[in-house]
Parts: sequence; structure tokens; C-alpha cells
Amino acid sequence: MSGVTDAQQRDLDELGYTILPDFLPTDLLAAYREAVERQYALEGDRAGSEFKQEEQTRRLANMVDKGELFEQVIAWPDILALVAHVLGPELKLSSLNVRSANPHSDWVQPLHCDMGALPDSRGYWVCNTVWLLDDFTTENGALRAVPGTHRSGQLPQQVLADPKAPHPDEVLLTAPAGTVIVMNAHLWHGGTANRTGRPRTAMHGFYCRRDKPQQQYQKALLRPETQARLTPNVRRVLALDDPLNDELSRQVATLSGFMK
Ligand SMILES: O=C(O)CCC(=O)C(=O)O
Repeated sequence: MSGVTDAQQRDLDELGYTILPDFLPTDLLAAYREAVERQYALEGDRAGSEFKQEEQTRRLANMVDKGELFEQVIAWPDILALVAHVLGPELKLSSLNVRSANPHSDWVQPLHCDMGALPDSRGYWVCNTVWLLDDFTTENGALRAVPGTHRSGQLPQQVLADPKAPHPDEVLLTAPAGTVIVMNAHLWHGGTANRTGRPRTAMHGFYCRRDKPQQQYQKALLRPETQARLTPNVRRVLALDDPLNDELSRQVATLSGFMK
């Protein structure tokens, strides 16, 4: 794995995120943008249904199964090194999704921690990577985050009167398309309203520690033909050959069965 700079470590430790401008080469950025739009057109009303649909937002889920281009994203050495700084080396992909804030939308996501996760006795266990396929500007629904809250040990919905309201300490993470933001996903964060006439799209490569369940159980979701072509490294990142991951997913399925 590649190295992580002191500044990146400090940002991740203290702020809860680090921003990597100009990360994606222009041709690859164009290829992702095109592949994502093609996928939206293909899936139509079903888009995002493997995970969730969201108001005034277009979503796609299970992206590792949606073309070889997306297999690269999840095992990018520089990004995995940063994720490992947050989670430790025992990490795996939890999900790869796309989220696009619709033009002229007033929908603001409540501040949240991904999967409603608080750090446990072993520390942090969720980390997200946000791949900007469009510029994130002050007008078009950039990500907001409250620096340092990954260390608060609290969920926003437990302590804020209104997690959708602006937070006095929040910052808007604006950056050009091609940037990747690596974020400790215990950080309080959320998407904002898009007041422009164009969509604002990003891919989310979401990781967790290997002793936790995946948000999307990759082994069940990936078609056999996809699984057949994956490299050993990508299989490992997806935890496809990990009996603990199978057991954790069974437990989650049983629990959600009980809760129905
Ligand atoms: O796309 C974004 O701006 C972030 C969305 C987000 O935090 C989420 O969907 O959990």
C-alpha cells in the first residue's frame, strides 16, 4: 500500500476527513460520468433499489456489479491506505453506491453517521470515500460535515434538536470534479440542497472493519460472471472468501427478519 502523508493523517485524525483534489485523471473521470449516466438510464425507476431510494435524489447501488470500471474504484491503493489509517488494515468494502442530488431540490439530508455507527471498544469501524463526479459548489448540494464530531461518541439524532438544520460548526466541502474525499464515517455529515439546474453526482466507496457486517452483502449481490473475473485482491476487499463475513451477514438477515 502507498504511504499516507502527515497532513492527511492529521486531517483524518482531527477533522475526520481529508480532501484529495485532482485525484481522478480526466479521461477516467469522463468514463465514470458516462458509465453512471448509462446505468441510470438502464435501471430507470429501479435505480438504487438494492439499497434504498431517496427523495429528490437519484441513487444507484451494488455498483461493483455494474461494470469493470467500478471494480477498480474499490481497491485503489492510495485510497485503501487512507481508509486503513482510519479502520486499521483489517478492512473490507461495505458498499459502492452512487448518489446524485437532483436539480432544483430543497432536500437536505439530516446530519448522520453512516450506518448509525458509533466507534466501539476497538475504535472506528466505518469509513467512506466520496468520489466527486461533478464539482461540489456552494450552490449545488455539496457535502456538509461538522469537523471533529467523529470523536464525540454521539450520534447527531441523539443530541441535536433538528439534525436537518444548519449546524453552527458545519463546513461545506466544496471541490472540483475528480476530487476524492476520504471521511471517517462516524463524522456527522450529510448532503445539502441543490439549487442549480444540473445534477450533482458522487460515488460512495464505503468500507468497514472486517468484524462488522457489510451494508450490502457483496457475495449475494454480485452475479457469478462478475465474481468469476475478479482478481484475488478485489475478492479480498469484497470479503468474498471470508466465512466470518458470511456469518455476519446471516446474523443481520436473521435480525432484520425478526424485526419485520
Ligand atoms: O452525496 C453526498 O453528498 C453524501 C451523501 C451521504 O452522506 C449519504 O447518502 O449517506
